[in-house]
Order: sequence, then C-alpha cells, then structure tokens
Amino acid sequence: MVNLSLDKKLSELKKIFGVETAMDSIGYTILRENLDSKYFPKELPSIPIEGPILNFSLDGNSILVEFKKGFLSISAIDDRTIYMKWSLNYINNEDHNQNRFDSILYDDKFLTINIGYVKLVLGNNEIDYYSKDEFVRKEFLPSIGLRNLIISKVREDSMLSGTGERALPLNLRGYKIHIWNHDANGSYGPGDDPLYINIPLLMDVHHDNGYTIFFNNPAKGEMDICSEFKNIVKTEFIGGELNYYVTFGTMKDMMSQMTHIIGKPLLPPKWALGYHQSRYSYSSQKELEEIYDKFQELGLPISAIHLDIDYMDGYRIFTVDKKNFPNLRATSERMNKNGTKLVAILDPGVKWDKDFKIYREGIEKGYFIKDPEGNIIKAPVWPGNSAFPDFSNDEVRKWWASKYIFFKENGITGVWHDMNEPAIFVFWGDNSLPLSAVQYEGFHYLVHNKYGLQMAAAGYNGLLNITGGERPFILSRSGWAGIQKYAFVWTGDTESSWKELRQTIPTILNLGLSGIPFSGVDIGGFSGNPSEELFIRWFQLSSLFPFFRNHSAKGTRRREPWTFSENALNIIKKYLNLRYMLIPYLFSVAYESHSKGLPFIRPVCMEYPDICSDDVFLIGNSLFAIPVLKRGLRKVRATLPPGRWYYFWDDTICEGNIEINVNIEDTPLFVKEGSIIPMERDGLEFHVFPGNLDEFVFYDDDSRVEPKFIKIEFKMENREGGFIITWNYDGELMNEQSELKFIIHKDGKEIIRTSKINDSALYFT
Ligand code: MIG
Repeated sequence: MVNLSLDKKLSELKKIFGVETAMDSIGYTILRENLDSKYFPKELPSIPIEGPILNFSLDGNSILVEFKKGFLSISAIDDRTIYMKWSLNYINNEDHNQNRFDSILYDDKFLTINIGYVKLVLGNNEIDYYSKDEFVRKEFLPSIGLRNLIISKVREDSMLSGTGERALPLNLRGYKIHIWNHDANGSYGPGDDPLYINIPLLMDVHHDNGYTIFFNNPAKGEMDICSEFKNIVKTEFIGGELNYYVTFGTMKDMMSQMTHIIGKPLLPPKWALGYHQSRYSYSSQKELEEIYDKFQELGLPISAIHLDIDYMDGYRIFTVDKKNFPNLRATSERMNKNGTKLVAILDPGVKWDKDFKIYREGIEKGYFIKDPEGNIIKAPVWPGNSAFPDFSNDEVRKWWASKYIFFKENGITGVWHDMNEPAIFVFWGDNSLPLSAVQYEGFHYLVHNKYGLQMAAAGYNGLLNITGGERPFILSRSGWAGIQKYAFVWTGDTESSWKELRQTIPTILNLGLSGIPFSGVDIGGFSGNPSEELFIRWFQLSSLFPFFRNHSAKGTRRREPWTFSENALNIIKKYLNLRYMLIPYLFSVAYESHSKGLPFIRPVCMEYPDICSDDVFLIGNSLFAIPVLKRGLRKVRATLPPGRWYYFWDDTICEGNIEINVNIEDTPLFVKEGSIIPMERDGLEFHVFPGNLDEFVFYDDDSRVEPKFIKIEFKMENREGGFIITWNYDGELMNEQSELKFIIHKDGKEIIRTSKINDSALYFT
C-alpha cells in the first residue's frame, strides 16, 4: 500500500501535525480499513416491491396499500404534504397528526388519492404525482433492504435544487451527488463533492409549481440527478428506512411547508448579522486585543471576533491556554461594552489523555463511540489521538451541553463547531469514523450524517442554559436537515479563486432551498491568497450574505481590513457601513426566514418564476444584487427582473436590460419599486420607494429568547398623484408616542415625513 505518494503524504503530515500524529494517522487508517472489511456488509441486498396492487385500506387517517410484494403507507401531513413509507412487511402506522384525504378512488387498476391541489395516482408499477393538475413526478416501485433504491422520472424542463451544500450550480440537473458529510481537507473548489452538509432533500420546480421531496434517512447515500439517464433521478441509501415527505406548490409555499417538517430556522441574536472577524489563528490575548483595538481606532464596526483552535491548551476542548490567554474574560468584557462578542471554536474530538477530565468522564460514563468489538475508537485529530462523543445518545448530548458553562466563564458568547462531520486525519480513504463503528442510534454509516446536527442540538441547549436569556449563537460546519434550528453554517475550506467566488452564490442559494437560510463563506476564500481585487469583490458579495465573516487559513497573508491598500480599506469601510446601515432590513428578512422558512438570499425565480441565474440574487424580496464576479470587470450588463428598480446608490430608476459601470468600489444593488427598506442611518429610518406593496413586515427585538419586540406590518398603494402607506403594529419595543421617520425617495430626492406609530397611515402627494 505504501508508495511514493504516501511517502510524500507522510512527510507533509509530519510537518503539519508532528511525527506522532502522522504515525497515529497511519495506524488509524489501517484500523478503519480492517474493521470495515470485517464488519461492514459486503453485500447490500435489496428486494424490489412488486405490483399489482392487491388491496388497500384506510388505517386511521393513513392509507395502507398492499402490493403483490410489499406495503406502502401514505398519510397526509397537511393538505399539500404527504408522508410515504415503504416496507416489505405490514406497516403499523405512526401517528402523524394526519389530515384526512379529500377522496380515495379505486377503479380496478388505479388508486387515485386527492388532497388539496395534490393528486396521486397509484398504478401497478408506479405512482404519478400531480400538483394543481400538472404532472410533476413519476415514481417507480422501489427496492428496499440494505440498499434502498428509488427511481423517479421528472419533467424535462424543471429546475432541481437543494440537497444541502454543493459546489455545483443552482440547478443540479446533470450531476450525481453524494450524501455523506465530508471534510474537504483544507481546500475545495467548484465541482468538489461531497462537502460538509448533505441533505437528501430535492426541490423540483417548473413555472413556480412543483414538489420538494425529503428522505427522512440520514444513512450514507447518493442521488443521481439526471446524469446517468435523462430526466431520471435515482436515490439510494445504504440501509435505514425508506420513508419520505413530499410537499407541493410554489417555491415559497414549499419552503414553509417543508421547514414545518425539518425544522423552523432559528431567529438569530441581532449581533450575529453584523461583521465577524476571524483568522486561523489569533493565538494570544495580546493579538486579540490588538485586532479589536485596530477596529476601534479605524472606526470600523465589528460584531464578533473568532478564536480558532490555538486558544486551547494543547487542543483540549473546554480549556484555555493560560500562558497565551491569561485573562480572556477581561478582554471580552472590554469588547462586549462596544457590542463586540467573542466566539470560540470547539471540535468534537476529546484528547486521549488519562489526565484530561473530559476524557476520563467520557470513559467512565461510556459516552464515546466504539468499534463493533466494543473498543472505544481512537483516532487522530488536532489534539492527537482522540475519542468521539456519541451525540446520537440524548444522555451524551445533555452531558456535552453541561460543559458549555466553560464558555460563559471565559466571556465567550458564541460557539463555532468545527470538524463535526466528524473529520479524522487519515492517510487514505474516507476521513471519518469507520462505517462499522457503533453508535447509540445504530451503525455509523446510518447516523454519520447527523453527527454535526446532534452536536449542534447539544450545544444550543448548552448555551440556552447559560446565556441568561439571550438567544444563542452557534456556527456549524457540518449539518443535516434541521441544522437551521440551532446554527448558522459556513461553507468551510473554500479555495481563494475567482471561480470559487462565483460558486459561492449557488452554494448559498441551494443551502437556502434546503431550509438553511443563515450561511456564509470565508471572505477571500479559506486557503490561498486572494489578490486585493478578489478580496474586495468577495467582501462586497459577503456584505450581502446572511453570514458575514472574514476568515483565512494558517500561513496565508493577513486579511484584516487594513492589510491591503488605503484604497481597499476605504472600500471595505464603505461595505461595512452598508451592512450596518441595512441591519434593520436584514433582521426583518431574518425574521421572515424564521417565521416562514424562506431563504434569506433567494434565487430570482422564487419571486419571478422562470427567471434564474447563478450570478445574481434577491435579499429578502426588495433588494436585488448583481455582484461583480470577474477579474478586471468594470462594466456589468444584465437584465433586471420584471418591474422598475431604483439603483441603490443614486436612485436612478432602471428597467429591463442595463449596463452599469463597476469601478472597484461599486457593487450593483437595486431596490424594487414599491418597497419599504428600514435602515439605520440617522436613527431608524423607513426608506420608501413608492409603488404598490402587498406587505412588508418590519421586525426588531432585543435578541432575547422571550423577546421584547416590535413588529410593524406595512402596506403601500399608489394613489393619484402620490401613495398611501398603512400599517398596524404589535409589541412593546415602541409605544404609542413612538415616531416613525419615513424617507421618501422621489425624483432622485429624499423627502422626510414623520408619523406617530399610532397614526396607522401616511398619505403622500
Ligand atoms: O483541520 O481550526 O474549516 O475554518 O480554521 C482544519 C482550523 C480545521 C477547518 C475549518 C477552518 C478552521 C480550521 N479547521
């Protein structure tokens, strides 16, 4: 097995991790291979379900269909969402709080089920799905067993998106994707697959009608999205159950219905939407203070500074290196006064060290993941050999949560979960735990994809216990369906390249369509060195992303705002200020994501069916961005979505095809006619871009779990010679006497009008 390239790898690993860890890595890799060749099944048997339909019955609110071989249970979750479960044996229905079907018809050959605008037609060998009388999907009877396989036919012209985190286009048609959370090992670029967050959820839309399917199976899998056969999607899992939810309707309806099932996104504490400064690593308290002070000195707003792994004592989790960080809490208190929070990294691996308390506890309580022979798995990560908590066990999650008091004691507000795929330093093959490792919920290959999610669930509860009522902030690298309930995510170790800059947009759009609204990318890319131009363009783009963080790998050139030219610093400052000015709008969008499950940044087709591009996006539904994604580009030609748009920077009204100069300081941003954009400029201002507006909900709160809030629902209507804004409000953050300051954008001018919140209307002519 050892050849030249492995020799080279060994010397590399020795350099990065030291000789011992490099040797441990070889040892672990061999162990993993031996275990899996002995215990991971060699054959993956699969038995096809076979028609015809022999019988069907209504069992509670579910329909149980009996085929010649196999059973299918169908329940209605609501009038646009169904749940399907296949088995070779009789199925006892779980209680799903089901709705009733509107009608069930059987005519000898076909079983037709109607609910709301959804219709399913079951034949002897397949199922046809219809939404609003339109055919959307055909599904052939699956095979089940250790290999669960389901083949479906999709329409020719639909967009297939979602599936978690992909360095692929927004439309995934033509790609085969893997469903196995994976550490990209320090650097990746467009086309690399899989990455850290893989979700068996696929959205299939055409003309804003379609379906989203979510396979409720975290097992190792893959999905061939029309790459092998035209219009054929093939989904496969190793083991687990074959059950899935399918929801129908417009993209927006599907998002809200689906997040009802996989989990409603959290509402972040407001500071989390500000700017985060990070680097691998700020490695002393002195350095941390210098960074913080420099932000103050230059008048650059900053919401958080992140500490990467070097703050720990020998990479032992829940410890601080007291030599380099003698009093972290003192620094954090100073930062907190100006609203800057400290965020610290946390990896799941527990150093294999008999003198380390967390390790001893884990051993005594039996909380670490074992191999099939009952030995605790010992595998190298940053601390050297480590043991891995079994987060699939609720008791372990509670234990883990109880450790987060450590963060409070050290003045750390937010926690950044890394290496939680979990990642292991290996020599060859898969860089995680053995497939055959044993966890509380089952073999590792069945639950691996949930490791980061379950760690986040534990961490979230851990923080809830100690924040004194503030909403927690967790940033997670890995995740599965539902990670949005607990955490923000970022796209991991992106390479610093123009093509990766461009890739970032569809990656984040697909995360959003997978139910994860809050995500971002390391500004400049993680690995490698961006040119000043690339860094500026990346900064401009990220200032419009939900999560806005500057982070970079060890050994790369510094990337703090002042480490480029004076001109760059000025541009960076402009976009920092833009971000903070937009926070009232962005927080309202975050509230919409939280309450409706909608993405934070959106593909254009979500608002304007059929118009889609990987290079532009909407922020909420009122702002539209055309980021600059090419080196040397100084002129952008593009087509605006239908309607009239105000150029954000000078109020020029634009429509249709446009051509704009984009000097290095410019990034095209547009406001939809008929919008209200709350901004923080001279206090809170409601910027009015006249036109008809169905609804805009302004939301603000004090970032607490039980918040004091204000929610104002605005409408706007054109009237002859002017317009009228009406609103109603709820909440205690403002009172009857509170004034609303409107800034009306008209003919390139800004006109100020104030109203009492109690007035409920403003008429403008
Ligand atoms: O093995 O903590 O993606 O953001 O700086 C690398 C060090 C571990 C990977 C993360 C990156 C972080 C780095 N980590």
